[in-house]
Amino acid sequence: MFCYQCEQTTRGTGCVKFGVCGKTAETADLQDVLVHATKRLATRVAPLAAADRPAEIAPLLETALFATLTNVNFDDAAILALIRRVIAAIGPEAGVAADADRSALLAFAAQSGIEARTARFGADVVGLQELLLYGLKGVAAYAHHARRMDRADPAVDAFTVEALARLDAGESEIAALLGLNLACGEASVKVLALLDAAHGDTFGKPTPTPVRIGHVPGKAILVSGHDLVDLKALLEQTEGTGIRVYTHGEMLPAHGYPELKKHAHLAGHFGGAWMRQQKEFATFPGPIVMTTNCLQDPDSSYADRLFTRDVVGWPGIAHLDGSDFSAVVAAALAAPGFADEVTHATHLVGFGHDAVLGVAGTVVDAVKSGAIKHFALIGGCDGSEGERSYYTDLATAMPADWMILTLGCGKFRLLGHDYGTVAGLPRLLDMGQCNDAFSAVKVAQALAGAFDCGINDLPLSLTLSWFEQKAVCVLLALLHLGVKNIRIGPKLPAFLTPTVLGVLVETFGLKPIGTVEDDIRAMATAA
Ligand code: FS2
Ligand code: SF4
Repeated sequence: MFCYQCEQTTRGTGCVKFGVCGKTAETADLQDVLVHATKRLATRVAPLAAADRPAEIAPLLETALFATLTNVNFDDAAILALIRRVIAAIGPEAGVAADADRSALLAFAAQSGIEARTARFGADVVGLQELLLYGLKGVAAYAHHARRMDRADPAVDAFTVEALARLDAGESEIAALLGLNLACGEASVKVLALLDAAHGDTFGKPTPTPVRIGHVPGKAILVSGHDLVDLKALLEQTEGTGIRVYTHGEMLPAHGYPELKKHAHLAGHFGGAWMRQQKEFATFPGPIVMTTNCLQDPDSSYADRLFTRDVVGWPGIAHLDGSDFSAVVAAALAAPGFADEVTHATHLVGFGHDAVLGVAGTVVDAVKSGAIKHFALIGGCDGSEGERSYYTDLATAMPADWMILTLGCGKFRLLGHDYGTVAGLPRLLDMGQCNDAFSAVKVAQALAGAFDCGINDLPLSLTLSWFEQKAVCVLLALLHLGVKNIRIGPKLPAFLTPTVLGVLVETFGLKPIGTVEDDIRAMATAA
């Protein structure tokens, strides 16, 4: 086992015996086999014209890559089943049978792991190879979501095949790898746009909506992860049962979508970001559905009422395929539900690009009059490290004439504080899930258009909190768009060597977060 794909990696260098996330060495090794198999499959289909590639290849690659994202699938049986599907799709060229035993499968991928490649290519090259792979994993996750709504972008599918095949061929030229990473950023922009359109067309454009952070009396189901299609199905299947449905974590923005909020039994939001789930799920009096990441080791106090969906898995935890949630409904009816009514807070969601651009005139006038001095995007992932309090401190220390945009589960670091209003608008605008970084891009592009300047000339700063590989996809998207001076934290990725970081700093002005005071001063000066 060697894994350094996420921000919480052991000692900031790599997990070698056991993942901080809970991944065992056995699971990590199987995930490496699965990733290797996806690269082999890409090599197998790359010579075919895109239109001649079997239709099942793109969704299979997406599912396989998504399953290896941090905090998604810890179930060896599920990973093995995916490996066998990918090898079967490769055919005899794989050189290993789809029903081969575990040791043969591990031998198949023996030279593909990070350590073997580092010995061969050096850490700079492997860091760039992994940056690309992690970007592709994020693209795969978002493409998988879009495909659930029957949306796909052939250019994104084609890029995934091309990039995986280049990795399989051992691309080791630094300039070529940098180019591939920026091309991955282009694919990332496309997939974010695809998912944004799919969500808007399926569930309506988000509109500003107050959400109760709390609960009401009655039977209850908690839905976590990012998959709005699952949430919709659950809402439909609980209609008229008296069961209330609550969102958790990255599901919070669901309340802004007309086709979801029209269900009156979408009753509120329960809990904070993913890393608090072991405590929070234990106190939830009903079943919990984990539709995507971020899943943690289920505590025995709720393991028997936890359900995983789709690519998510944990050994011994009930897994649901298809769209029949009757087992969840039955579990909710058998559980006690809430006895009391509690409102901890109310949070406004629904500031996607349509809602914000709907008041663009007000915003532009406010910038011209000096009422709004700066736009600060603070978003991304949350995580358990204490130093993530930086993001709370940063937001609360910002001047009252700075508008704050947020998205992703990193937003939970910003909630619980009254930011007031600026120019008659809420100062804190919640743009949605991590994938709604696309909304931030659209708003920034529109502002740049209104002021006839480039994005980098706007009074705009971007501070990203990263944790897993979807954040890598979003970062590459921003770099592809030419966005400069992005701050990232709380730690820099372990897979980026000082040499590669030097290139990113020089080319894009990418920088680590500093102190709150220094960073605010620098943001104000840059504006
Ligand atoms: Fe948060 Fe976890 Fe959204 Fe990431 S719930 S860190 O997967 O994708 O942000
Ligand atoms: Fe470690 Fe993160 Fe890899 Fe899990 S996903 S094994 S925590 S680096």
